[in-house]
Amino acid sequence: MSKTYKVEGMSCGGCSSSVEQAIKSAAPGAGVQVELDGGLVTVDGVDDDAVVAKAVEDAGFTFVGPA
Ligand SMILES: [Cu+2]
Repeated sequence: MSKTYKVEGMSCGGCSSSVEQAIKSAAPGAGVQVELDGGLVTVDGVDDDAVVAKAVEDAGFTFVGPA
């Protein structure tokens, strides 16, 4: 099941790949899709929101919550 989260601070393709890599290394096998314009990150295959939150924050971005 996929979940979409609001993330602040992503401004370019480098940011979106940082977020993507961070989530994928915290949750191997996860699917991650970033929508820069809306500041949205859709994650597939991770049940625990906290795993996503920590990965996003550790990568230097602000995890707002479920979108
Ligand atoms: Cu950037």
